This record gives sequence, structure tokens and C-alpha cells, in this order.
Amino acid sequence: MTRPLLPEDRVDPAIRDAIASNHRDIIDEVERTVAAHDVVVVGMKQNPFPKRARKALTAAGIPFHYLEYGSYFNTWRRRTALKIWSGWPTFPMIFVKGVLIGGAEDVQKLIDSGELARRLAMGGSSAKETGAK
Ligand SMILES: N[C@@H](CCC(=O)N[C@@H](CS)C(=O)NCC(=O)O)C(=O)O
Repeated sequence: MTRPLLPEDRVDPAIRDAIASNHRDIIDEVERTVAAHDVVVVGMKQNPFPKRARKALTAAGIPFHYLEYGSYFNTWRRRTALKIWSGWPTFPMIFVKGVLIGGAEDVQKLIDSGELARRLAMGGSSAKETGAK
């Protein structure tokens, strides 16, 4: 995947720490949760897509852990830090065995095709199985 990121040598050393530590706690919390649970939905209040994803997983009988960060009226800086980290531009962000699989539409596709059940039945991290790094 070619993902354009501003290289460190084009960031003034004086502001590198500010970038590295920008809402680091929320990123650490998501990382810890993803390490502890096979399926994690990261969402926010009011947004219908996290709701849709949770409903689809529940209907499919797939247990998941839900993290919720604010609503349209608040917490946008912290959610932006997650977007910068993951590269995924919207909520929910859904992780399966450590791998970002996308949002509500993406998880529905994986449920419908049986691929989600297959990945969950596999041992280890699906990052290795899918070739993700
Ligand atoms: N294709 C995505 C669509 C998700 C989406 O559009 N989410 C918007 C809903 S308004 C969102 O997260 N907006 C808030 C934000 O970007 O911070 C999915 O199925 O999850």
C-alpha cells in the first residue's frame, strides 16, 4: 500500500514531539483493546454506521468489543488523532484480529461472504494470513 505520509525529515524537529504525542492515550487505548479482543468496533454516538455495524455483528452472533469516543458535538480532536493513525477516514473503524477491515459496509460484506467467520476460526493474527503488515 502506498500511503503518502509527510516524511519526518520534512517536519521541523521542534514540533516532532507534539506530533508523536498528539492524543497518544486514545491510540494506546485502541491498540490495547485490539490486542485483547478478536473484534473491536471503534465508534461514536449519533452516527448511524457504528450502530449498523454493531447490529450486524450481533445478528451474526459474533462477539465484539465496543469503544465509543464522543458524538458529532464533541471529542473531534481525539477522533481525528485516530484517523491520522489508522488512515481510515470515518467511523466506525473495525478491527478483526488486529487488522483494520474498514467500516460498517465492509464488515457486512465479510459477514455475508462467511469470510469473517473464517478469519475468526483461524488461529493467530489475520494480519499474517492476509499478508498485512
Ligand atoms: N462506508 C462507511 C461510511 C461511514 C461514514 O460515512 N461515517 C461518517 C458518518 S457521518 C462519519 O464517521 N462521520 C464522522 C467523522 O468522519 O468524524 C461505513 O460503512 O462505515
